[in-house]
Amino acid sequence: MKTLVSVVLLALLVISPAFAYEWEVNPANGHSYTVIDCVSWTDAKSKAEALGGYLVTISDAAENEWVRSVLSPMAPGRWAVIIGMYQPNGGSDPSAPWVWVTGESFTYTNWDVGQPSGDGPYGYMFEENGKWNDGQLNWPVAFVEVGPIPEPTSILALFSGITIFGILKRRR
Ligand SMILES: [Ca+2]
Repeated sequence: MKTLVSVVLLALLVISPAFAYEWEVNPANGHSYTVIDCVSWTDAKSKAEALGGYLVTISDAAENEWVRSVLSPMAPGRWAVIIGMYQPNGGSDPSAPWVWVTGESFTYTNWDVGQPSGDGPYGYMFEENGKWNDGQLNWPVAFVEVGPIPEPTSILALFSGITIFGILKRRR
């Protein structure tokens, strides 16, 4: 029993970062989205993967508009957020190919006027208008997309049940 409680505790510790954020569900695809703090595009990519997701990928105008509509309330005053696009060949050539972190096809684009301008091989979205910008590695905020995440309430209920059971058993 003690082992089981330890395992559940450990599992909670591992998954708990997922519940430290406010999630918004896009009704169009059922995916959950959140904003995370980071120190760079690559740091954000790792943190997104640790949450079981990836830096947001924009498949079409509808998803772009949905992301734009939740950005401002979720990340007020952050100006721009990291999104999941980059240039594998890096450098300062804005015309070099751009790709999504998931490998899905890079067909829809929503570059801002005059972008990409060769500022860097990493993708950002402006909070104000949902348009895209190319930039360098360092930025402190990113937008993350994941598939459906487990209900925290049901996991907490399971955890509480197991804990109470363990305490009762120990008292006998
Ligand atoms: Ca730029």
